[in-house]
Amino acid sequence: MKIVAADVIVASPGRNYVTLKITTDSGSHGLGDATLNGRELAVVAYLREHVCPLLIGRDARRINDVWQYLYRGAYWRRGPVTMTAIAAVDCALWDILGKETGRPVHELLGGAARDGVLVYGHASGQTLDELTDDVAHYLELGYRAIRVQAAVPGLDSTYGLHHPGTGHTYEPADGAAPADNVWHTPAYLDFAPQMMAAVRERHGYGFHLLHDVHHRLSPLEAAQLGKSLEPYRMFWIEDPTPAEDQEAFRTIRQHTTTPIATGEVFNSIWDCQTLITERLIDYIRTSVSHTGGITHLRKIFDLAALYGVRTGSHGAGDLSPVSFAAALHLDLTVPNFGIQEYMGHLDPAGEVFRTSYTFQDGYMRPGDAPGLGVEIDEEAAARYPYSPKYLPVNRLRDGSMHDW
Ligand code: GCO
Ligand code: MG
Repeated sequence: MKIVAADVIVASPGRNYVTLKITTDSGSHGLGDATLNGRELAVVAYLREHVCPLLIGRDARRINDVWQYLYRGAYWRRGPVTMTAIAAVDCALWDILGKETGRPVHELLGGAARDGVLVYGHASGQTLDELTDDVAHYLELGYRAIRVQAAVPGLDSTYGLHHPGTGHTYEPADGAAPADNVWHTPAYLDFAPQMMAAVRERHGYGFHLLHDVHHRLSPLEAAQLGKSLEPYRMFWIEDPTPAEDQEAFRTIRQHTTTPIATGEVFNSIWDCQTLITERLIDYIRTSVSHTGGITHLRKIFDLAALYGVRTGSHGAGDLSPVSFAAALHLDLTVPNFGIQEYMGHLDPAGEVFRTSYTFQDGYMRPGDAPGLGVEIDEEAAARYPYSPKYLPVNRLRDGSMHDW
């Protein structure tokens, strides 16, 4: 089964998505998500100029060989652009294998290890009243796990909040240049426990509570935060410090029992080797689309299983429905699954991507359609041309750059 075409589709139905479509001489095609938020066209060029021409004529069934060929064969290894491109190829080949064999991808991965995939939704608010109302909304929808973020008093803007008027999705990328945010850690450290107290006081402890710190603290500040949140029995705090400094997590670990999740910005097993083997985290957040696809993410999850680290993959709205479906297939099969982020996709993304995954009672299922179960409408995609959209940048009050 030879690959005869590899095409890159760039569309912006609400936000930018890059989709790789691989076609074989048997008439099958498969899809992979190649979206790298804010740097989309770098992956498009990497695929179009360097990867797609090399795929033509290769056997689509040799997924492992194609992966090794693209990873080892490039000489320049890893990095978000390379690993997102490889991920797209990998997912498209799994999709093709599923369609050719008439099986959903989770069956090809050894079959389901659970009935459904626990997901967490995103509640937020400009005030604590708004936040706790939003938590009520998610509980009514059936969510069993909810991430909470609220505007920090005294700051003009806070990350992780719904944009007014866009519905229940957190959607920060906007505009042809990044907006400037201003951050002040003391204000946040004072406010965070008040936020969790308000949520637990109104809604109790009958659901999992999550929070994203978005890489903003030093290790000691993160340790202080973890301790101050212990009474609220967090499911996790996410990205307490910049994730690339793996050793920093030792300090956090020594001081708090609040569980730690990190890894959405990682792109290979090497980025989380120390974190996993030293048990410095509880959840690994690497995703299918930024970490080399199903083939490589499986290896990370298997390593994590050896050390009692559970999975909690990134599933923000800037990952397309194609990689979200791939995540659900993999999540269903891994023994050490923990939770899956589910931000959903704003319309008109639904015009471009037809999905077969479902949500019920806090759990998602990928469905039994052959392959990944997602199709792209290329005519609809053409109606939404690419437009640059950037995440904000973050500065401290003295004007110096901080982590966003
Ligand atoms: C999350 C994330 C995202 C990222 C975004 C960057 O936990 O969902 O932190 O919202 O900011 O994916 O592109
Ligand atoms: Mg995050």
